[in-house]
Amino acid sequence: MYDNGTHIFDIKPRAKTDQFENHDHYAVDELLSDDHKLARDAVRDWVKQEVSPIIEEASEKAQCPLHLFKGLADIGAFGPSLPEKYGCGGMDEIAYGIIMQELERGDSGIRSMASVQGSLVMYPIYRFGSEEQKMRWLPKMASGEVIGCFGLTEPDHGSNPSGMTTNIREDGDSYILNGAKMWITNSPIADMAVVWAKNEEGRIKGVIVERGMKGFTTPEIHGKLSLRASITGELVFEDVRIPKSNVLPNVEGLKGPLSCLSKARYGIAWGAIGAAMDCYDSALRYSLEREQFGRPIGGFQLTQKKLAEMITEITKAQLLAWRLGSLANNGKATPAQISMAKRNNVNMALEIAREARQIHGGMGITNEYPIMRHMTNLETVLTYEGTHDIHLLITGMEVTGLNAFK
Ligand code: TGC
Ligand code: FAD
Repeated sequence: MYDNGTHIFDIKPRAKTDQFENHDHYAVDELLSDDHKLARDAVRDWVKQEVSPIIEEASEKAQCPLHLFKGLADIGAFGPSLPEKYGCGGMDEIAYGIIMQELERGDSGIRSMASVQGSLVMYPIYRFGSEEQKMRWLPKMASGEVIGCFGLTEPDHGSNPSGMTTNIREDGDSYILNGAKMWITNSPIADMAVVWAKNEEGRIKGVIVERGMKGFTTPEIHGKLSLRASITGELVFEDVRIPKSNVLPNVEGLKGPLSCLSKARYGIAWGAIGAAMDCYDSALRYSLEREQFGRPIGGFQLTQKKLAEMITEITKAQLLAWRLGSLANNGKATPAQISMAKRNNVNMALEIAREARQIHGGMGITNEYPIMRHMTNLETVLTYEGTHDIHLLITGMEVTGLNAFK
């Protein structure tokens, strides 16, 4: 990992323990295999020990806990469903999903660290790279020795990446890369980037850009009020010379980056459930402890309505994610199905965070509870990897056969 000098992590773990308890209202656990439960429990324990004690302060100070990259690698969070041959987990898609759920139960930014590395950087190298590229990058990325980032979004092309202007032109045995990418998770500390750029024929290609290449810079974006424990930056390319061996040979066109997004959006559909579970668990506990008018606020019908609706929505989201995982395990999950699950589950989590905040009353706005952190994080999650409305239009296109984008 590159040390950009701005992220000296000086946070001492807090004494307050993470009291999270699982609430499985529909025996969803019975749908999981022993391997899924083992993966879930290991990640849950790690989050309790390593993430919960530092995350509120990290988020408040906007310090990315870079030391957690190593721990994430150790628990197998980088490319859990990619093959063991490349140092990855070799697990199924449900295991990958449930790992993302547990990470996001800790914090969306921590899940982002894993999503970007595994689904947006390792996955395209695995799916579209040469064997030499796979052997060079994947084992070191699975072990956290090398950190990557994914450059698709540009300052003027967010929801519409096909309009990108970042470009490569051939020059002998190299390409010359020019352009800029915006809003790139991990860019200031990444050792390399998978960047999507148009060639001279206007076709989108994936190129691996390495830190230290002349003309390549990664300025940090400051002032984020959401996903504050995650580091975000730009990618700027000024006549960067890229060897031809750094081009991903086996893909051309927007389906390259969009396939990576399908993989990452799938993980978010699971991840958002984790954030929702944490808010629900905190709200339920608070409603039983906090007394007003001589009894626990959980005894009031209006509080019960909030809690009952929360667990109902969480259960529906769990079943949607599980079914999507089963389809994905059989290679049958379609992009439109993934869009529906990402959109529904992230929105569900954001609504639950808002209701949980109300149940906590004034305490809900403090850092004593995880609610506001999850809520503000989820505003980013609602927007990145395709906005809430873009995913609605993808579903709209699927059901009507009419394309609202063109
Ligand atoms: P369109 O003409 O529909 O499609 C172009 C080609 O791509 C194929 N395709 C897909 N392939 C795989 N997976 C998908 N999800 C796919 N969706 C489409 C499609 O079949 C076609 O293939 P071919 O062979 O015919 O060429 O493309 P369009 O330009 O009309 O765009 C459609 C639209 C708007 C849905 C798409 O551009 C889109 O999804 N926009 C949203 C952009 C987005 O999600 N950006 C995310 C940036 S990365 C990020 O946010 C990381 S956050 C990381 C973190 O911290 O966790
Ligand atoms: P716009 O595309 O400008 O959208 C603005 C609004 O217009 C939205 O509400 C949108 O829904 C709406 N809109 C746009 N088009 C339509 C339409 N056709 N119909 C109806 N409404 C429409 N990108 C990367 O490539 N890599 C990363 O690692 C990455 N990490 C990120 C981390 C963070 C913290 C954030 C905030 C973003 C990140 N992104 C990343 C970028 C993210 O994917 C984009 O922000 C997102 O795709 C939206 O693009 P935009 O911000 O340009 O918004």
